[in-house]
Amino acid sequence: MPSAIYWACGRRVPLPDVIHSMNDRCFLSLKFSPEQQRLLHAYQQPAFCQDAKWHPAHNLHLTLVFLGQQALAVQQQLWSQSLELLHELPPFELRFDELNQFSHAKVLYLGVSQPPAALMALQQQLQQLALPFLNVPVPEQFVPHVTLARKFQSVSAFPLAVPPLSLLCTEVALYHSISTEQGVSYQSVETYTLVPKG
Ligand code: 2AM
Repeated sequence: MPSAIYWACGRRVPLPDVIHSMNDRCFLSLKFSPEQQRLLHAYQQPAFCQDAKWHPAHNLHLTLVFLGQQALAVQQQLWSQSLELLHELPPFELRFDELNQFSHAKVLYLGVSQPPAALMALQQQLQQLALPFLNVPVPEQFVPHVTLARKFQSVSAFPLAVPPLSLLCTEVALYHSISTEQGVSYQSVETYTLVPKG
């Protein structure tokens, strides 16, 4: 048991820190290829708000379920249950067509005005799977989005229609959110590639 070994080594670390270090900040997400991230990155316009924090292209993703801090055993259980759902799901297309903001959270995002039923059903099913393990509030409504910038403020009227970008979504991943000196980094630790059916 890792915590027992930890104390047997005589390290004087308060218990909450030990618990914290055994958990990872996690989320389930659509994963985009580097080429898709490059296309999404084109919608980031730093001139739009110079004070905002613009996500680097390699961090662009679409969160399905935020899991919060979770132990490895829970992550493994959730991922294997997720795979049972994902095996049934073929790749699907998303058409990003609007810039919008969560004004209270100062987030600018690229959104999908007409989310496909496949995406909404997948999100609902994954949210249901995760429910028994969640230590964070469940959002009232799922708004599919790719966050482009934080600390974003603008007087522009949103939503703003943009030239549409259609992407074929083929990968779903379990991510860790890792704080680094350079800022947060999102790293996929498990990835599943959706298989075309029929
Ligand atoms: P965002 O895309 O709107 O920023 C990692 O933090 C990912 O989980 C981000 O994509 C973030 O959404 C999402 N997320 C959802 N709910 C969250 C919460 N309560 N705290 C932190 N991140 C959350």
